[in-house]
Amino acid sequence: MHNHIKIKTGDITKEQVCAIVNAANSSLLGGGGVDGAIHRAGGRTIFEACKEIRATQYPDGLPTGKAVATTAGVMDASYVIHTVGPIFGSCGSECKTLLASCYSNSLKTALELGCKDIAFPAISTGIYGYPKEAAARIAYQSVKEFLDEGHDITVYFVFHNDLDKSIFEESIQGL
Ligand code: AR6
Repeated sequence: MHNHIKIKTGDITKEQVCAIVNAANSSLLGGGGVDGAIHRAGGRTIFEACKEIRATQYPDGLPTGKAVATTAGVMDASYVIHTVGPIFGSCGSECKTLLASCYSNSLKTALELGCKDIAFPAISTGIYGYPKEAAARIAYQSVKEFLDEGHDITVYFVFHNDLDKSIFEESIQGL
């Protein structure tokens, strides 16, 4: 295991890191899953910041694979980095690249913000239906490649339950 990668179970909204990543949708205006949890925990300022980003930068919505940052509102983190994962089944051979881009673009955004740590949920593996094992390998490889470039940032993979955490750990064996 890369020494800048940590794997844990928990509620990502409670992570005490510089940036937490939101598995958003392209509207950036909220939803269910981890997106709903982040907006509920962080409060209205996140929604207002997302609306502003839509109005000024992405009137047609944030494209899949891209990332943008907002305040984290009243959560312990300083920032929420919103990224849009691919909807499995609607991206064909591009799914893997798009999911990898979510991780690399979120990491780039975190560095631009001066973050030394970041927490990711398992992007696309809930409502968006990405198989957990494949998503785990893509997530891990993408983060590892980024860290291997020499960037100084600690990356937490935060799973909602122990089963998802162990699926991840088993899926990345040997990578
Ligand atoms: N902390 C950590 N992980 C969580 C939490 C939490 N508090 N809550 C859920 N998860 P999903 P997606 C896990 O569905 O598949 C939303 O409506 C969850 O168990 O949140 O990318 C958006 O607005 C799963 O493993 O994201 C989009 O419309 C993982 O987070 C759509 O869902 C991701 O599941 C995005 O779907």
